[in-house]
Amino acid sequence: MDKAKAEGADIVELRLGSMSFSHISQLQNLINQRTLPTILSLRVNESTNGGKVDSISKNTGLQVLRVALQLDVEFVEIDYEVASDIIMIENDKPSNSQIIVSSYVNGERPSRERLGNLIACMQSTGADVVKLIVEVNYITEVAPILQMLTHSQVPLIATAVGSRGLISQLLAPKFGGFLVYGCLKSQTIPGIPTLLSLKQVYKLDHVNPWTKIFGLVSNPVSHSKSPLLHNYALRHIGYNGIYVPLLVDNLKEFFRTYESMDFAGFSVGIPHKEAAVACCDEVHPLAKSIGAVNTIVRRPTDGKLVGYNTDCMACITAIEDALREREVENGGISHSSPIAGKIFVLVGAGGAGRALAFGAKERGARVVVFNRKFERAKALAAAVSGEALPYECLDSYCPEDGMILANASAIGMEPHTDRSPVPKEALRAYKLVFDAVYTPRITRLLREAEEVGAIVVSGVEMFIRQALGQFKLFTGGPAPEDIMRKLVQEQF
Ligand code: SKM
Repeated sequence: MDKAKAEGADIVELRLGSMSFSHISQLQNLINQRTLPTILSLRVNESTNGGKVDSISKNTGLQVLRVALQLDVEFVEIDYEVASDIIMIENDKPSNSQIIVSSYVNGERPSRERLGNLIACMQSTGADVVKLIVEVNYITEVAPILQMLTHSQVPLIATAVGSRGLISQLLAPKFGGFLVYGCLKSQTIPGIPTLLSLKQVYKLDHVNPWTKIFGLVSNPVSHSKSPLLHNYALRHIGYNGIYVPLLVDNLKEFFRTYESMDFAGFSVGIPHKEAAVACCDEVHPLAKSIGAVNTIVRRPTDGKLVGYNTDCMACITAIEDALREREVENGGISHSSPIAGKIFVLVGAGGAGRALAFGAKERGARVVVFNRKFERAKALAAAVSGEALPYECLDSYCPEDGMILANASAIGMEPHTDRSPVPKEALRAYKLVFDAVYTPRITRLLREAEEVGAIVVSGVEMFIRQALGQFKLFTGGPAPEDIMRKLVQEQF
């Protein structure tokens, strides 16, 4: 309880079933000494031999409930199955405690109708607050839960279980949820954000019904630093928005489900960038020619989804700036792109690879593509009038010195930081090495490239530049670049 208080909790939940008491007086002491408003959660079994994890017998439950009511614990949470029996006790003996009636929903996909009926039944027990714990398999299944939060007549708490349910917590204040669950920083509970992230990253205290929702559509998504960066920047300029991770399996279904104007813009990450093109109503010419979208904005005038690609300029300008900086150090300066005429070796032919290939070609480079699936390498090479070579040739590829290497594969990304797409010795052929991976900031590829004397450009530079472009598209105004760069410097 003290830890929760120190981390900024407003209220704490004590689960009786997971504590051991030898005597009820210990519980009385704990309640009397509570340092935060408390929910005492009683998972009561009707049978004596158990069945539910964390549960206690009905007799113990009734005893505890009497104590809790006597001591005016702020909230007592009980299961729907035993709610009517137990609420009778409260009626006998009025108390200031409020009763939360909770139910676990699993099995078939939760529909609006099913949840609505359940809430009505739970409310009819006399509950002050209703709580739903819903098992979800896909993020799209969270939508009816958010709708329930908006329309419920009774104060409602809803948690969608698992990492695909995370937005049930992050978006609860927008849709009218009674409270949001956060866990201590020492805990990991899939779908439950840490209290610190709620306070420091998502700043839920500022979220209200008018808050616009932005998010990263990706799978995986938890590695991303976009929520950290975009939420910080939104707050800094006083924009009423929240940016959340969206763990999406089926892109089309996601956009079909979350079609309201509340969902104002999206970043698109692996592996959805190419499929995202077909999900947009309109696609910017650059993104169209690349065949990959990493930013989607819902146009406020008609709700249409418009796709862009901010990756391309981000990575190409990051590479150019690094080469120019070296030219200046060496006393030279060229007016054309420093990439022009160079061999640009690209590893990976996914969404990020496509952005790099099109950007490099546009600047006049000769693009050579390596990809584990050779067919994809060939298709991308053909699109940029380049060359595709078998992946096995990458280590020995050295037609000339001074080439540029760009890794657009996930090789070397956390947690596999000991991996690199190209061995150290082979890196001597490159003047500059770029890695689109940004976790960690310096990958093994970059470390070894630096050791053999190449100029290195971290994916962090691309990450920040693509985010600056996105932020502008999301908000319609300039991004606070200095403070975004400072955050990246401090936190990445
Ligand atoms: O294109 C970007 C995307 O916009 C955000 C992102 C991330 O948050 O990790 C990575 C890149 O794919």
